[in-house]
Amino acid sequence: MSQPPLKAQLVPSRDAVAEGALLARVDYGRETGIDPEDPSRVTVGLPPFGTEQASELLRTPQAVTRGEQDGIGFARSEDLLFARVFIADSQDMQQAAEQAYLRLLRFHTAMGYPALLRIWNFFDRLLEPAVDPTLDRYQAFCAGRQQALEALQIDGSALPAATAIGTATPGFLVYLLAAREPGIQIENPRQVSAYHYPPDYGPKSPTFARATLKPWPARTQLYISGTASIVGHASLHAGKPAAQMDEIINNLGALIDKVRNDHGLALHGPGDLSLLKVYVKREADLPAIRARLTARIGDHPAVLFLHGDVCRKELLVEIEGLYA
Ligand code: 3EB
Repeated sequence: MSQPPLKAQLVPSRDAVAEGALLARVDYGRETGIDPEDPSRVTVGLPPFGTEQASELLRTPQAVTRGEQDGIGFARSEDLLFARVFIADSQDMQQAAEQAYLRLLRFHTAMGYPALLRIWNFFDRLLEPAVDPTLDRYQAFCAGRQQALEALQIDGSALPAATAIGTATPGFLVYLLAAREPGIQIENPRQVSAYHYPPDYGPKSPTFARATLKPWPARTQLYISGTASIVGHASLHAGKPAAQMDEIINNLGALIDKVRNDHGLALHGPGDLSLLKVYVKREADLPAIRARLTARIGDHPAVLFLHGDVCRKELLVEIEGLYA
């Protein structure tokens, strides 16, 4: 195999014409939703800054089959499965998360792709009170996700790299990538593993790995979770977007150093990642955040700035990265 089975590419939406096989297409725009005609096309309700709409194409050199089963949209190739669930009524986030995860976790295994590589979660009113008013909706989501894992007897540390970001419009969208053979879960030496967070942040901890490293025959890829200004388990630099960016770059750098030292991946720093997505809570912080990123990693050819909410009130920005 001369090419890895996954390639990710950012394009302006008007240029998003499939060339070769498209595993999935993720549009970023105003409203979260799915496409009744195409089970592996989703829209995430996070408006990009500076352009009406942007698209992320998950491409593969392999032949792709698409389908829909019990409301789960999917696309599969020889080596990869994309699967998504959209729950339009996201009022009860704990229940929505439990249901979505139960369905998706059973599905990817049944389809013959037992190794999760990456999960994305998007829903509205992230920090508003949940149905259980002692929780915010992100905490309710974490509780529902854990309930699904418990029901399936899956350990919290088994889930791969993830993103969980708040949208401005309703609906809960979760989609994942899974493979035949497992990747390697990577934790960040500067951060407490999310599944070991103390209960200060919610009664049920988040369940995701800081990154998933996936060796393919052609190349090893790295999928990095949404990374915030968290050191240990504490948020640092409340209210200071540029300082939070510095801390995030330090976190990404520490994770990449570890992957290079422990696994020999030839990646020197965050600037070498193929694609970066920057989730910005307040539009007013964008200039400071952009300037800090450029100061630290230079002008990067594939950075997408999206307007979205981050899961602790003091956190203003989060970055995810992909090396593919
Ligand atoms: C953090 O480090 C920031 O709940 O799936 C980042 C990525 C975060 C994924 C998730 C949460 C999640 O705790 C928040």
